[in-house]
Amino acid sequence: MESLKEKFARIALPQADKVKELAREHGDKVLGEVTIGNVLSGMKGVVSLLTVTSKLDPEEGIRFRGYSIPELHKNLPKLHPEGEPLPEGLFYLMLMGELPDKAQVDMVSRELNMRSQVPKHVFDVIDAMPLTAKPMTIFSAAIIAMATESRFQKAYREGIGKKDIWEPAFEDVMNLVARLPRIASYIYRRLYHQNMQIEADHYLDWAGNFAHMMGYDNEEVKRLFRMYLYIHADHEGGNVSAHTTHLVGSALSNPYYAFGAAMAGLAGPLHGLANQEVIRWLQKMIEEIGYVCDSKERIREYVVKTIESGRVVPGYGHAVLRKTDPRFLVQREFALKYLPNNPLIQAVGCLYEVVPEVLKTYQKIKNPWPNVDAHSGALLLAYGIKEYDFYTVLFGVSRALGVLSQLVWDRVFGLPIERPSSQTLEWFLEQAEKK
Ligand code: HAX
Repeated sequence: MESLKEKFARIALPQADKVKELAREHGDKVLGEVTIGNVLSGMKGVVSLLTVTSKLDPEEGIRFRGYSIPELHKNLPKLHPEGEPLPEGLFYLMLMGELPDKAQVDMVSRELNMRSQVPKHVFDVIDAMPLTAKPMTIFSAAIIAMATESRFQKAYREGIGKKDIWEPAFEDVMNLVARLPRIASYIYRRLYHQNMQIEADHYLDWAGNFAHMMGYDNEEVKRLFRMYLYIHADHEGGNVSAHTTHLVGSALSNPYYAFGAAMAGLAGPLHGLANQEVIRWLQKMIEEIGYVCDSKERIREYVVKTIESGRVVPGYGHAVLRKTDPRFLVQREFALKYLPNNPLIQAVGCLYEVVPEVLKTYQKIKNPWPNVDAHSGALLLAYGIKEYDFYTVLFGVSRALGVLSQLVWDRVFGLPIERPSSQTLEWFLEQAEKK
């Protein structure tokens, strides 16, 4: 039977010729122009990356290989007919570009299981960290520590050619995705459950086993994990974690380095850390104004106070999206199905009714709607996962599926080292004077 790697090679390698031909035959085609505004707004709107795994539409939200979240919900294989798609299925879709059937998803689950053994020294690195260290600090360090295992790095040392280097990249990526749930759950149990570790259950799927190793064997939590780990997996190429993986990988740094760096980026409050900030902000609001659904006027005042003191309202706004994030809506649906009477879930709903209306009154804010992070913390908290410093690690485990799939494609395409040009302030001022 054809292995995942053989199948990937059969699908991916012919695509490399298309990219080479694009560069050779159409390299001088103009795609758009860059304004001073583009540069000073963090390159928003400037097309400068080739990403095959997903594409974000400002109005509609994310499509993974052309499929929207509702379409994936319908078409990706599930464990239970009425349940959530298996994240392994999305991983397969992003890697191969085609929807898997259940047997193909099972094959991914089996392969990840086989590769899931984490080397002992990685646990030693985690154990050496103080208990006061933030989970994302430990998570990034553990990922980088695992670079001792890199087949990519070894193959490069041994002189592998550019054409073949995707192969050890594929090996590293599969090993990383396989091992992240073990690393993450080990950190969780060490920090919050007296280091009482739980062994993997290799009969479970990737997400179900992750919930199990964290200590949550309730079937609803496993469903939550499947949903959570598939909706956070990718958001096209320009977001900080995806772009970092691509950028660091472009120096032919090994996939462990590239993903470890990406996790340092995800740990920023304007990116993945927002899922913790939302809960911190909400809890402070509750302390100050009482239960938020009791008074919409007081929510309004609290939001205004947040903005007027120079801070952002976490979980709201987006660099690309201009509508409610469909990933927020999937979580809302899940929450209302399983936890309609939970006060936190209700609080998220009350904020959704008020916050966008307040944000709309600030002209500078381009998107007043909630993003993925506005909901995830409340769901985790509702199931008793109350250690919100850890939430960004969960996001990181999921994000691996998309950014690491793309990293293998980067090596298939033979994309070069990324090296945009920069200019001095004097140069920009000169351009501004020009007619
Ligand atoms: N609250 C208050 N002010 C906001 C805001 C919010 N939620 N969203 C944007 N703004 C402000 C910006 O800070 C900026 O202000 P200044 O001009 O004074 O600097 C102005 O509005 C214009 O920003 P923008 O163009 O609308 O948004 P950006 O593309 O610059 O930033 C962010 C996008 C997501 C970083 C931004 O909306 C934000 O800070 N949101 C809150 C943090 C958050 O939820 N981050 C998670 C985003 C999703 C994600 O990546 N998850 O991982």
